Amino acid sequence: MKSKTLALLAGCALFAVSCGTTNTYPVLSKSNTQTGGTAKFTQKGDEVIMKLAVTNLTPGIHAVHIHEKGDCSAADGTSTGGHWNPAKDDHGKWGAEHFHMGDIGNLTADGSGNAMLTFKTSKWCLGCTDASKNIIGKGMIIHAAADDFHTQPTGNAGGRVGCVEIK
Ligand SMILES: [Cu+2]
Ligand SMILES: [Zn+2]
Repeated sequence: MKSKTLALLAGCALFAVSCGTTNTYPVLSKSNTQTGGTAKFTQKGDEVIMKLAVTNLTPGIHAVHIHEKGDCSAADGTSTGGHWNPAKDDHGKWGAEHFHMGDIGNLTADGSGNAMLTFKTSKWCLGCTDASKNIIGKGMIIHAAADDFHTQPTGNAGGRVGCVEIK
């Protein structure tokens, strides 16, 4: 084995997350819908890449947020609490002056109700010790309506049709 490979393997053993940890979770249907799909989170270096594939949505725009609790038990998804907001900022559009750490934004479902969203950020981590970055233990919600990026503190995104427990 080449020494370069050995060094890389040693690095992986010491910093497991930096070599690409992927967690895949199901999208659970809420509020009497048939919403389904998968949410895949990969930690690569200091970035988390989320690949979200959702099925059986109503065609059109739907808000997606990370909410504060990884508990999808309530039939209407309210058990996930409000938007994950460790910085105590205002709700808004990701990357704007004010936004929550969970303000992913909107996705668009096609005429068959399918939607895909890829999201990448170094502001999150998978299981690190920084509570202001760690998304493990949080919930992700797909809403019935679009996020208007203005209404406080929810973006006026309507009911909760899909839920993910990020465990
Ligand atoms: Cu939400
Ligand atoms: Zn928000």
